[in-house]
Amino acid sequence: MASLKAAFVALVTLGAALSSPAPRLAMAQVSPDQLDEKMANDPAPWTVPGKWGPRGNWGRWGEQDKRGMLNFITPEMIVQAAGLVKQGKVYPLGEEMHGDLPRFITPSRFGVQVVIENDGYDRVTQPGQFDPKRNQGAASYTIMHNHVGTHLDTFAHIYRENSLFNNMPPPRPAGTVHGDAASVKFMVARGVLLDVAKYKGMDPLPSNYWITVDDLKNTAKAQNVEIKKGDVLLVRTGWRKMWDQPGADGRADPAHTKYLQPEPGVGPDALSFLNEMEIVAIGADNAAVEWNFPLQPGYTRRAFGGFQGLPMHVDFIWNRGAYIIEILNLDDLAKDQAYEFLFVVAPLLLRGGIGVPVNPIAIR
Ligand code: UVW
Repeated sequence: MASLKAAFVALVTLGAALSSPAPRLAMAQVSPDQLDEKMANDPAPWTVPGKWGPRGNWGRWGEQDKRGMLNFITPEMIVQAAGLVKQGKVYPLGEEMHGDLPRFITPSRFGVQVVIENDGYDRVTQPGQFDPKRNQGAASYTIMHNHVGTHLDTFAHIYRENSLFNNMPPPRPAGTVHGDAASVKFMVARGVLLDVAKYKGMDPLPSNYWITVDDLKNTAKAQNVEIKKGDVLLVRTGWRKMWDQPGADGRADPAHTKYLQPEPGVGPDALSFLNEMEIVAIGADNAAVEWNFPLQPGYTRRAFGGFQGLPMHVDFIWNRGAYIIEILNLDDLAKDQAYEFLFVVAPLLLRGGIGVPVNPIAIR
């Protein structure tokens, strides 16, 4: 009788294991090189003729359109997304902006410099002295690169064949009003967090980890959340904690060497699914959302006939008129297991802004 019971328990356990999403660590990851190689002969999504014009979503919302996939979100979809607000809990998803904020460091991408006006009332008053008949005040200005810290990449960021998305003219040194930050206006949508780091049991995911389409689908399944058409998808890799990792000598590392290793990111095998699901924007807590950034030194990409650029950037921004949001802080959402919410971004209406710093808000 006891052995019959044990056999029954074993069968139930096996059944449960088989019916749950793919076991996380048990299955060793196929190497990114192999995944890349498998896609070597796949046509790049932007080489497939579009339904409304020569490319993906070109012409879908008319020849003058500058907002792309944001047009997909109807007022009804916004009402539905607002229905996810049950607790009134608000999550700011932007990193604080300061001189050493997370970023991809190049000579021009220095930290944000906030400068206090030096002729304000406070600075002409001696310490301990003040005029009780006047208020005290200060004002500041800021010098910054638009693609540091948490930021939205606009359509003007990536172009090919001398055209932006929807055949708009490329940016000129004198500026652009085509697909710039001012063209975005607002983004209100259903947001979904996919905590891939938690699902895979590796937080952060390892350097250069290729997040596969199955990782995205299985994470959603494990979280019991459905990915729906018109969503904003936020992918958590856990990488943001790498910014403050000490250097090899155990001391603070001003060069942020560990963060600037090739980051874990979404692989190009996910693009057709993200397209099929009409994903309006994808964001992550890393510097480029997609796999192989910063580029692995000396690596030659193989997918899409050896395309050497960033395929998600080209497909999202140029081909589909969709958006990319980088360097998010998704930790509080993850801690609360807040997997679906109302997602709101009201970017600065920065005319000519190619990227724009944002502090997206998730509300549930
Ligand atoms: C990339 O486009 C990879 O990053 P950024 O938006 O920081 O320029």
